[in-house]
Amino acid sequence: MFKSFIDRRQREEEIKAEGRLPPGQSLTQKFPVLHYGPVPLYNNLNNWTFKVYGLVEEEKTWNWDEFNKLPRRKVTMDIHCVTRWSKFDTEWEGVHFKDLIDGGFVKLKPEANFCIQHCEYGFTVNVPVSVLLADNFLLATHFDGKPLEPDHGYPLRGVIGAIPGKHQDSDRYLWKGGKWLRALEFKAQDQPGFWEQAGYSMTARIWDEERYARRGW
Ligand SMILES: Nc1nc2c(c(=O)[nH]1)N[C@H]1C(S)=C(S)[C@@H](COP(=O)(O)O)O[C@H]1N2
Ligand SMILES: [Mo]
Repeated sequence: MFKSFIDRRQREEEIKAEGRLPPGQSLTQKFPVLHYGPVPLYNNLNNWTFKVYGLVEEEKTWNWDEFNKLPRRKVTMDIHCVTRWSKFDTEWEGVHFKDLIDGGFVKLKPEANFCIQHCEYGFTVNVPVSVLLADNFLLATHFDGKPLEPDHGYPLRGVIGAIPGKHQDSDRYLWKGGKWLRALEFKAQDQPGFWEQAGYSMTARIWDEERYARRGW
């Protein structure tokens, strides 16, 4: 117990020295669970679909088997929760939205500037399309080499963090990735999602500590 406390502090100091600890965050070696509402439990994925709609040239719907045949990537990220825990070198695998664009699976209309992630039970979260296309956002099916745990978004979640050692304009707090993701909707204008309507930041940049909405946005 005491030893692991020392290890945690020591590791936090190292990460800080590497410039990877955003302001106001602290290192955790656990994987806390954070969300509003119940965890969806699936007996099977027979009725599961993933949909892309809104400002796209053609609406798309994939079932689970089809989704798993899309191009895949592995991404290692430092993830940062707005409640101040950060977890480093987390390994994710799944589908990258840019690969869907580059592979011709999805064509966005030129006026598609924002994306709403739609999750089970009506949860939503907004990101600019530029963030969705950045290398630090993934539509993840696997964490640490294994399918996602139900609590962490099984079978599919958006995940966003920082690529270790990089500071990018697209770096965001973890809430900008929706767990139990079922659809992406493209829009011309931004629109607050669930946590944004509750007072959290529309933009959520970690290095600028954009945790809450500025008064009067
Ligand atoms: N569907 C859904 N996704 C969600 C949330 C939620 O309430 N519902 N909360 C977000 C928040 S606030 C965080 S910090 C992360 C937490 O992911 P984790 O539980 O895997 O740590 O999920 C995000 N995605
Ligand atoms: Mo969060």
